[in-house]
Amino acid sequence: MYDILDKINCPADVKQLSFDELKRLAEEVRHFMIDTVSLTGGHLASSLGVVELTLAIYQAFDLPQDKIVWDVGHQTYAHKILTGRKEQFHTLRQYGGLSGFPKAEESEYDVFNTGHSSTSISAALGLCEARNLSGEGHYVAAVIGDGALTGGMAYEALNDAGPIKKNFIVILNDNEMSISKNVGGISTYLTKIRSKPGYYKMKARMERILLGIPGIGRPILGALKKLKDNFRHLLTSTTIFEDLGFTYFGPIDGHDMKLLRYVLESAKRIQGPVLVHVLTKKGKGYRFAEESPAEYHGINRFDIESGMPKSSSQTENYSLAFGKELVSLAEEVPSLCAISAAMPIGTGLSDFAEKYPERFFDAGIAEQHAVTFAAGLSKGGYTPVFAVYSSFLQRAYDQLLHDVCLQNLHIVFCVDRAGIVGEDGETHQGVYDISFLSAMPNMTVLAPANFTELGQMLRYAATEHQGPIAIRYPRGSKQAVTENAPEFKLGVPHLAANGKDACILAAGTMLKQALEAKELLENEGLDIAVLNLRTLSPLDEETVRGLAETYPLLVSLEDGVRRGGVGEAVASILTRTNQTAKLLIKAHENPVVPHGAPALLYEKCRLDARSVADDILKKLRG
Ligand SMILES: Cc1ncc(C[n+]2csc(CCOP(=O)(O)OP(=O)(O)O)c2C)c(N)n1
Repeated sequence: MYDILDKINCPADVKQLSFDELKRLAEEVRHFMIDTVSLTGGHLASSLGVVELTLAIYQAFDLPQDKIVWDVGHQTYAHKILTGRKEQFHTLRQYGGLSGFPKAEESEYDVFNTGHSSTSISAALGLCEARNLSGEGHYVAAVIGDGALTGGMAYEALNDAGPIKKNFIVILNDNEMSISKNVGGISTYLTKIRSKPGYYKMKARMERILLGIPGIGRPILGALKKLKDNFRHLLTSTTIFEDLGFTYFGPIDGHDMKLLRYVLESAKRIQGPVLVHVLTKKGKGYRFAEESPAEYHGINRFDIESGMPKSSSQTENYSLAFGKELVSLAEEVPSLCAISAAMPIGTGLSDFAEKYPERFFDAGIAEQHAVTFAAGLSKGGYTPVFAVYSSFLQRAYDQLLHDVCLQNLHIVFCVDRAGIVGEDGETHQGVYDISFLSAMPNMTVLAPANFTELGQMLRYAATEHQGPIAIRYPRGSKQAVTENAPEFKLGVPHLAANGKDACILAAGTMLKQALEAKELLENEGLDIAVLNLRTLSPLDEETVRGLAETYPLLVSLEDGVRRGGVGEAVASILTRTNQTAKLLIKAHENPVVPHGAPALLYEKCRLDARSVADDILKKLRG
């Protein structure tokens, strides 16, 4: 039972509260959020950091008429709790429950769906120009973190927004953290601004005072801003944002709701783009999250008292197995470099970064830059390994094609979180990489079924292969270990189990489901062969032809979308070579995979062993 929170169903309710009540509400929201996320897991630290900012936004703006776009959207738990979703909040990130990110389908207060970083300013600017075109009068704001501000799209949008004449607000939520400590020149620059708060506050105050003078204040401010460079700098030192055409307010304390509201109200009065620089503490209000914000960025279920995770954290997973192998390879291969896009911990690169700091590069949340940067390293004679989550590699489609594949550069892409990732939902499921990578010239795509194969593939990719090569592996530790499996060899699949009635062509860790399906079908009197493809693209035409001649039914099984995937590649070989073998394609039929526990999602997508077995049975027996 919460005194104030229980009475809040929408932002308009927040508007009625006194500052005293607002403070109590902030406490209650934090309490409720920590309680619930300790049971569901989720992005806690980022959401704790913006409770006051969320409340101040509700006070200063009129939602849902005014439009607020949250970058990445992982920090919107307070927003969800306060916009009529408190009672469902315990379903967070579960199948059929609330999404962990903004979802327009979920609430009229979620303006724009997000999940990937650095899109908010572009989206908000589009909403702003739509408003201008239709002559409406509402306000539009983007809330973007300092981490997300390392993504190139944010600069494209800032550049585009500079000259606009109507009100447009960007709120920069600066907590000095991306998932880990933020990196790069912009981060250093923001630190510099932070170190002179008095100076910039004074400037903001001066602007506010001028704006408050009826009639003449605004023209004076305008005139001051128009003064040419040198002279203007004498009067008012500028930030990069002002140089881009924004009015800058800040930096201000992002936990001081009175000040926040005041500044946001002032920002609304300005014609043209405004940037409000807000300083917040990631994890605010929960000691463990404040002390270790990276650990509490995305956390599994935990004990509130001790801050300890409830489920024992995995000692082995694909990211760690990859990281370990890379460190040992780095000793032998002096040209080996590792690249991360702001995710050294998640991708298993922490040890490499510590051991070989001069060969480790964190590009920030800038996958597209990271890919072309890798191309440069490769041209310069080095062997870059870019470890990146499958869904974030999507960002770099053209860089992969234009800068890497067309030049046939030797770069190793370690595509982590490939296939279903689970609770983070549709924006994060790694189900498109087989399709988009396979379509690229010169690109080779591999998929290990266990840690040993991952190690062998990585070694091959780094030391023997020429040209671009991707190794895709899933989140977690699911493995299919088969007896006497031979060493990995490019283009050569491994027959993991004999059979005669059909052959399952399994991609990567789907080998586990394939072997389980084989067992289930044995009860039906069927004898199914299982092939571990290992090399997904290009598929060896001779091999597929041979399989089609041997088995009455081929079954492709992959954790990726059907269109452009392994199954369709098999189908195209069969058509080209006039094979009559029947083919059953098992892939994601629906290319949008929602959030939920992975095991349940495999079932829903009919990619669990039982469904695979049932579908084979149906195909064979009609
Ligand atoms: C394109 C892309 N790459 C990587 C990520 C993973 N990611 C989620 S949040 C985050 C850090 C965001 O930092 P910031 O914007 O400062 O927000 P904070 O969590 O600090 O509030 C990262 C790297 C992502 N969501 N999108």
